Amino acid sequence: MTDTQFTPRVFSGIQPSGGLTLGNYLGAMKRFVDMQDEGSYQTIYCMVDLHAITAKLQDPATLRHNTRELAAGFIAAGVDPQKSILINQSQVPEHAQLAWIFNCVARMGWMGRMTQWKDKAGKNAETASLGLFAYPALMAADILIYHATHVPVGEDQKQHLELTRDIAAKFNHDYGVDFFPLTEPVIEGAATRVMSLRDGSKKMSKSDPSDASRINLTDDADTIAKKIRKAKTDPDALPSEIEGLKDRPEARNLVNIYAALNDQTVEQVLAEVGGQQFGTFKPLLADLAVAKMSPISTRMAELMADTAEIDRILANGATQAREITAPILRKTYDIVGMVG
Ligand code: AQP
Repeated sequence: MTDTQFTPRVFSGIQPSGGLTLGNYLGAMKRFVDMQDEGSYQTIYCMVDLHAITAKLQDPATLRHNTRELAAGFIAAGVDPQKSILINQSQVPEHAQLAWIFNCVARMGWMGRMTQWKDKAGKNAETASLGLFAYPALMAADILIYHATHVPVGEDQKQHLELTRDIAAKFNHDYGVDFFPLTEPVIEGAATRVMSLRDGSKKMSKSDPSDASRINLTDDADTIAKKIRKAKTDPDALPSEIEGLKDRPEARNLVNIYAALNDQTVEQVLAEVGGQQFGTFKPLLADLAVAKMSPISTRMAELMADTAEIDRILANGATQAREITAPILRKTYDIVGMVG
């Protein structure tokens, strides 16, 4: 526990690893916008380009394109650069500088236990990059360089957030300070884990080889409707009570998506659609998804027509961000004993 009162501050990020899915939108972006508009926090949102190069070599031109496209996605989804600080990670060098300090605080054993490391490195750990292994220390630095108190994420990031708290606690303990907050993960709502449309046991992911497994933010109305029509389901009607979704991962996933898109609880949705066959429910879901997603993809395309404006927004975001990060890095170096 820390006794210091920290400014209520939200930080979260998404990798510009190419494309954005309905999972990224519902599990992350939509909630970023809700927290921005709630007005109780200062909000900082980030394209984490340094993370995007950890898993595989990225073509430089493609990485630049994906970073700008992700920025357009954030803005199209409702992140307002007048209300939130919108940045690209590598333009705020204090992230990487604090990460080095945290590389020296975190233990190899902690990193080796991360499920994302095990999933992504698989049996080829010897040939995986050192950056992939150290990824969670950089993520801790992304958060703690702002003294962020809250991080909205999907369920898959829970373990990394626990590690962030461990790093903060160890730093505070090792140096006898109360400097870094123990950041709270915010994992809320019906869509903290949107699943693949083809397999209800797998997370919807932009790197899934099957395009039919996900809805992309750039899909047009016909494609969205077709993917939902073809989504895997079971032969039973939808239940009226939440217990009826037990052991029905595909049915649960579609109901969760409907609830999150329509700002309803799962109970409210089931009260309306309980008893319906998928033949009736899927067109309702398709219409809702098209109504909510199409304006975002249209706006993204408009924004991408003027990338100079996107670059200007990111440069401005970096200047604002460094007003927060530079003093926190300076104080960290001072605590650690660096001369300067
Ligand atoms: N399926 C999902 N359901 C709910 N939330 C999700 N997020 C991602 N997929 C889902 C949330 O999106 C944020 C940023 O994710 P990311 O792109 O930085 O990395 P990721 O979690 O690894 O996303 P992908 O799509 O699976 O990317 P690839 O395929 O590149 O690894 C996080 O808050 C995450 O929880």
